Amino acid sequence: MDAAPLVSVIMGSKSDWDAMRQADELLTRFEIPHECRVLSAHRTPAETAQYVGDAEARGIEVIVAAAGGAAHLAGVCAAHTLLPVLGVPMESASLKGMDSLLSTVQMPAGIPVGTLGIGSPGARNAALLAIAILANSRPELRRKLRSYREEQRAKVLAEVL
Ligand code: RP5
Repeated sequence: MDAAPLVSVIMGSKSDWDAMRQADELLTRFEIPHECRVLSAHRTPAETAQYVGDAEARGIEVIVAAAGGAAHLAGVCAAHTLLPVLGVPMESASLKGMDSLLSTVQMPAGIPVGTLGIGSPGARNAALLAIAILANSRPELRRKLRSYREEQRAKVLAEVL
Protein backbone atom coordinates (compact mmCIF):
# COMPACT_ATOMS: atom_id res chain seq x y z
CA MET A 1 0.00 0.00 0.00
CA ASP A 2 1.35 3.43 -0.96
CA ALA A 3 -0.49 5.76 1.46
CA ALA A 4 1.15 6.49 4.81
CA PRO A 5 0.24 3.71 7.25
CA LEU A 6 -2.50 4.35 9.83
CA VAL A 7 -2.11 1.03 11.63
CA SER A 8 1.10 -0.69 12.60
CA VAL A 9 1.01 -4.44 13.16
CA ILE A 10 4.12 -5.65 14.93
CA MET A 11 4.96 -9.12 16.19
CA GLY A 12 7.77 -10.57 18.26
CA SER A 13 8.80 -13.21 15.74
CA LYS A 14 8.15 -14.31 12.19
CA SER A 15 6.70 -17.44 13.81
CA ASP A 16 3.73 -15.24 14.80
CA TRP A 17 2.91 -14.44 11.18
CA ASP A 18 0.57 -17.41 10.60
CA ALA A 19 -1.86 -15.90 13.08
CA MET A 20 -1.08 -12.25 12.39
CA ARG A 21 -1.50 -12.50 8.64
CA GLN A 22 -5.22 -12.64 9.43
CA ALA A 23 -5.03 -9.13 10.88
CA ASP A 24 -3.10 -8.07 7.78
CA GLU A 25 -5.76 -9.59 5.51
CA LEU A 26 -8.64 -7.83 7.28
CA LEU A 27 -6.88 -4.47 7.22
CA THR A 28 -6.24 -4.98 3.50
CA ARG A 29 -9.87 -5.93 2.93
CA PHE A 30 -10.96 -2.66 4.58
CA GLU A 31 -8.34 -0.77 2.53
CA ILE A 32 -6.57 0.52 5.63
CA PRO A 33 -3.02 1.64 4.90
CA HIS A 34 -0.91 -0.37 7.32
CA GLU A 35 2.48 -1.95 7.81
CA CYS A 36 3.57 -5.24 9.37
CA ARG A 37 6.95 -5.63 11.09
CA VAL A 38 8.81 -8.11 13.24
CA LEU A 39 10.18 -6.36 16.34
CA SER A 40 10.86 -7.94 19.68
CA ALA A 41 10.72 -6.47 23.19
CA HIS A 42 13.58 -8.77 24.18
CA ARG A 43 15.64 -9.41 21.05
CA THR A 44 15.49 -5.88 19.58
CA PRO A 45 14.63 -3.65 22.55
CA ALA A 46 16.28 -0.46 21.25
CA GLU A 47 14.77 -0.75 17.76
CA THR A 48 11.33 -1.46 19.23
CA ALA A 49 11.47 1.65 21.42
CA GLN A 50 12.68 3.78 18.51
CA TYR A 51 10.02 2.46 16.10
CA VAL A 52 7.16 2.98 18.54
CA GLY A 53 8.48 6.36 19.65
CA ASP A 54 8.43 7.56 16.02
CA ALA A 55 5.06 6.01 15.11
CA GLU A 56 2.75 8.92 15.96
CA ALA A 57 4.86 11.44 14.03
CA ARG A 58 4.64 9.13 10.99
CA GLY A 59 0.82 9.25 11.11
CA ILE A 60 0.19 5.88 12.76
CA GLU A 61 -3.04 5.99 14.82
CA VAL A 62 -3.24 2.46 16.27
CA ILE A 63 -0.57 -0.12 17.12
CA VAL A 64 -1.35 -3.84 17.17
CA ALA A 65 1.34 -5.80 19.00
CA ALA A 66 1.45 -9.60 19.08
CA ALA A 67 3.81 -11.78 21.07
CA GLY A 68 3.96 -15.17 22.72
CA GLY A 69 5.43 -16.68 25.88
CA ALA A 70 6.81 -13.95 28.15
CA ALA A 71 4.87 -11.57 25.94
CA HIS A 72 6.08 -8.09 26.86
CA LEU A 73 5.88 -6.49 23.42
CA ALA A 74 2.48 -4.81 23.73
CA GLY A 75 3.30 -3.46 27.18
CA VAL A 76 6.65 -2.10 26.05
CA CYS A 77 4.95 -0.44 23.07
CA ALA A 78 2.36 1.14 25.36
CA ALA A 79 5.16 2.47 27.56
CA HIS A 80 6.65 4.36 24.61
CA THR A 81 3.58 5.94 23.01
CA LEU A 82 0.25 7.63 23.71
CA LEU A 83 -1.32 5.82 20.75
CA PRO A 84 -3.81 3.05 21.54
CA VAL A 85 -2.02 -0.31 21.71
CA LEU A 86 -3.95 -3.52 21.07
CA GLY A 87 -2.21 -6.66 22.34
CA VAL A 88 -2.63 -10.08 20.79
CA PRO A 89 -1.34 -13.02 22.87
CA MET A 90 0.11 -15.71 20.62
CA GLU A 91 -0.57 -19.38 21.24
CA SER A 92 2.58 -20.93 22.73
CA ALA A 93 3.76 -24.54 22.51
CA SER A 94 4.17 -25.14 26.23
CA LEU A 95 1.24 -23.30 27.81
CA LYS A 96 -1.13 -22.86 24.85
CA GLY A 97 -0.98 -19.08 25.11
CA MET A 98 -2.03 -18.72 28.76
CA ASP A 99 1.46 -17.36 29.43
CA SER A 100 1.12 -14.88 26.54
CA LEU A 101 -2.38 -13.87 27.64
CA LEU A 102 -1.43 -13.15 31.22
CA SER A 103 1.75 -11.30 30.34
CA THR A 104 -0.10 -9.13 27.83
CA VAL A 105 -3.24 -8.41 29.83
CA GLN A 106 -1.86 -7.82 33.33
CA MET A 107 -0.54 -4.30 32.81
CA PRO A 108 0.09 -1.99 35.74
CA ALA A 109 -2.59 0.70 36.12
CA GLY A 110 -1.72 3.78 34.11
CA ILE A 111 -0.26 2.10 31.00
CA PRO A 112 -3.15 0.38 29.23
CA VAL A 113 -3.01 -2.36 26.62
CA GLY A 114 -6.31 -3.40 25.07
CA THR A 115 -5.85 -7.17 25.07
CA LEU A 116 -7.65 -9.45 22.63
CA GLY A 117 -8.06 -13.22 22.66
CA ILE A 118 -5.32 -15.80 22.05
CA GLY A 119 -4.14 -16.49 18.50
CA SER A 120 -6.10 -16.08 15.27
CA PRO A 121 -9.41 -14.86 16.76
CA GLY A 122 -7.46 -12.23 18.67
CA ALA A 123 -5.58 -11.23 15.53
CA ARG A 124 -8.82 -10.76 13.60
CA ASN A 125 -10.48 -8.87 16.43
CA ALA A 126 -7.46 -6.61 16.90
CA ALA A 127 -7.75 -5.60 13.24
CA LEU A 128 -11.50 -5.02 13.60
CA LEU A 129 -10.99 -2.98 16.77
CA ALA A 130 -8.31 -0.89 15.07
CA ILE A 131 -10.75 -0.33 12.21
CA ALA A 132 -13.50 0.64 14.67
CA ILE A 133 -11.17 3.20 16.30
CA LEU A 134 -10.36 4.72 12.91
CA ALA A 135 -14.03 4.59 11.91
CA ASN A 136 -14.99 6.97 14.75
CA SER A 137 -13.84 9.86 12.58
CA ARG A 138 -14.28 8.26 9.11
CA PRO A 139 -17.94 7.78 8.10
CA GLU A 140 -17.12 5.76 4.98
CA LEU A 141 -15.14 3.27 7.05
CA ARG A 142 -17.98 3.06 9.54
CA ARG A 143 -20.31 2.17 6.68
CA LYS A 144 -17.95 -0.64 5.63
CA LEU A 145 -17.78 -1.93 9.19
CA ARG A 146 -21.57 -1.97 9.39
CA SER A 147 -21.86 -3.97 6.19
CA TYR A 148 -19.20 -6.43 7.46
CA ARG A 149 -21.41 -7.06 10.52
CA GLU A 150 -24.41 -7.47 8.24
CA GLU A 151 -22.52 -10.06 6.18
CA GLN A 152 -21.80 -12.07 9.34
CA ARG A 153 -25.43 -11.84 10.40
CA ALA A 154 -26.68 -13.03 7.01
CA LYS A 155 -24.18 -15.91 7.02
CA VAL A 156 -25.32 -17.17 10.43
CA LEU A 157 -29.00 -16.89 9.52
CA ALA A 158 -28.40 -18.81 6.27
CA GLU A 159 -26.83 -21.82 8.03
CA VAL A 160 -28.62 -25.07 7.25
CA LEU A 161 -28.10 -28.10 9.51
C1 RP5 B 1 7.98 -14.29 21.25
O1 RP5 B 1 8.46 -15.56 21.43
C2 RP5 B 1 7.42 -14.26 19.87
O2 RP5 B 1 6.38 -13.32 19.80
C3 RP5 B 1 6.95 -15.66 19.62
O3 RP5 B 1 5.55 -15.80 19.83
C4 RP5 B 1 7.71 -16.46 20.66
C5 RP5 B 1 8.63 -17.48 20.04
O4 RP5 B 1 9.50 -16.85 19.13
P1 RP5 B 1 10.47 -17.71 18.21
O5 RP5 B 1 11.39 -18.42 19.13
O6 RP5 B 1 9.57 -18.63 17.40
O7 RP5 B 1 11.17 -16.70 17.33
O8 RP5 B 1 8.95 -13.32 21.42
